[in-house]
Amino acid sequence: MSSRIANAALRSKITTAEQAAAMIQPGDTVGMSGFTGSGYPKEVPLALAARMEAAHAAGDPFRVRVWTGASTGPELDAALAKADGIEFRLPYNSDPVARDKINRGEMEYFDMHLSQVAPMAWQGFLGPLDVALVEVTGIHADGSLIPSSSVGNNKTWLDRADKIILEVNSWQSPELEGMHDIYYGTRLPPHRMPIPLIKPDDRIGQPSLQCDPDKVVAIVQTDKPDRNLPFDKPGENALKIASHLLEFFAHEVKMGRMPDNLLPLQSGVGNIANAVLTGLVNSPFENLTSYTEVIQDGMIDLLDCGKLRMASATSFSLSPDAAARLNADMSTYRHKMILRPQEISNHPELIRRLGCIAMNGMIEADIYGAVNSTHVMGSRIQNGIGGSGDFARNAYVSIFMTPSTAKGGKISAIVPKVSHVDHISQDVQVIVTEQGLADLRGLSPKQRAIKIIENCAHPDFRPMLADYYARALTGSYGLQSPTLLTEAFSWHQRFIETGSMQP
Ligand code: 0RQ
Repeated sequence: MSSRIANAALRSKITTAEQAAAMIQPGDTVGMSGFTGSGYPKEVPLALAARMEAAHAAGDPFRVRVWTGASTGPELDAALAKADGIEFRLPYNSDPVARDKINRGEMEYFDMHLSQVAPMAWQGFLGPLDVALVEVTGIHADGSLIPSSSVGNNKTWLDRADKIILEVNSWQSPELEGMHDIYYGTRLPPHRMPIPLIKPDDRIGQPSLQCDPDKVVAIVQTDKPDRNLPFDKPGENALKIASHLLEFFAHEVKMGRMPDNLLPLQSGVGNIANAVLTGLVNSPFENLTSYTEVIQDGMIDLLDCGKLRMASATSFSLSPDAAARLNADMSTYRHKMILRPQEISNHPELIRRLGCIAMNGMIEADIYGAVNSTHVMGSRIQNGIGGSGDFARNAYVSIFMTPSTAKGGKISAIVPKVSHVDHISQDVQVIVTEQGLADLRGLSPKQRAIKIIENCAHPDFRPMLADYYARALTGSYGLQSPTLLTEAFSWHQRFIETGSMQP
């Protein structure tokens, strides 16, 4: 396996996960690789968690601050959270154990726009970075690194950290080499220059990550697979949402607002987003491109059937089957995919220039079109804003989608007022549920309310929403966005108290 490490000096730094973990001290800030369950370190965090558990048992708390690209896997977030080892976490979490700790107030969590992590680290707002712990596919003779199945913030962690621990993962296909495009041209103001990317397929950087070999203190070898969770087979709601969207795209093409091959697609996380991509397989659209964060199963299907020309992202988020398919034929896929640092995959300048079609999931939307992507009942975090804000504000068209009800029909996803705002109404142009699609472009708040209630709300809640809106029109403090404040939030309060939003 050490054949993956072509640099002799670095080969001498191969050690065990336990010895590498011993180089991380209580209170350290550790910048780890990993994005949506891909390319995260799988050995050292487990060894670190064991050390933390032993320290806690001896009455000696051992916690670190953990930065990543986005979500990771059970060997990292769950293991460290179980060991009560994470004091502070950024920028995204979807692990249930860590989520529980956060919601119990036992872990600080800075949920932030994914494009802003690297710039904020460089601006110094996040404090010093003690250790970079990064999974790679291999190491070149000159010490540069072949990135793994995600790029995330690795470039920044490697450049900023005082010391570096590498995990070389031989499960990752060696054919990943050449797929990545690592751009080293970003600067801080006032020295910023335009980023020279005009098309999703442009390569503007280099295939490998630079790494100062003198900072590397340990190298650990592994062959463990990425997290790779299966997607659900698209259910009835997901298929209906996909079909509303396909109809919308066809209409946009007919109106001359989008070309025949649409515009670069951004697709969020989760089963619905994946179902929409799968729906495109049987659509008339061809020669599609994607400029997004994550490449899911649906995109591999689109590539396989020839409808998608290429996909640009920062990471994979695949089922075990799709990961096996990809790894078996990486030499072909490599030419149709580009993985970039997340500050580039999610860069507002590029998203605006390319005119991306942003499609993201949500928890709830209100009748004026504000969207809550993160907090259930206003205070309990689900995952985080992730890249949805980077794309929603800057996209050509910004779409949010959800089934119209949650928790077996007890909750309406369309509410008088969202219990937490991630995306203001100006950043939300289209809302889709299985009931239908509301195109909100060019509409005032009152016009939006009528359309969202009629097109998107579930029939069980539509009369309640219409009644609320009619009373708000007569009884509220102003008529720009009529709101009955106490009653608006009583919907959520009713669910907390009785388990249903229905009276
Ligand atoms: O809870 O698991 O306890 O049953 O929320 O909901 O239905 O599994 O939906 O997987 O599509 O995720 C917004 C969370 C949707 C996701 C969100 C409950 C529901 C369930 C999950 P249970 P589903 P999905 C770029 C894009 C932000 C990040 C983002 C997300 C759980 O899309 O994290 O967009 N987005 N990134 O029961 C109460 C409601 C609810 C509700 C759902 N209205 N009220 N609970 N739930 N709706 C990619 C990246 O950034 C990496």
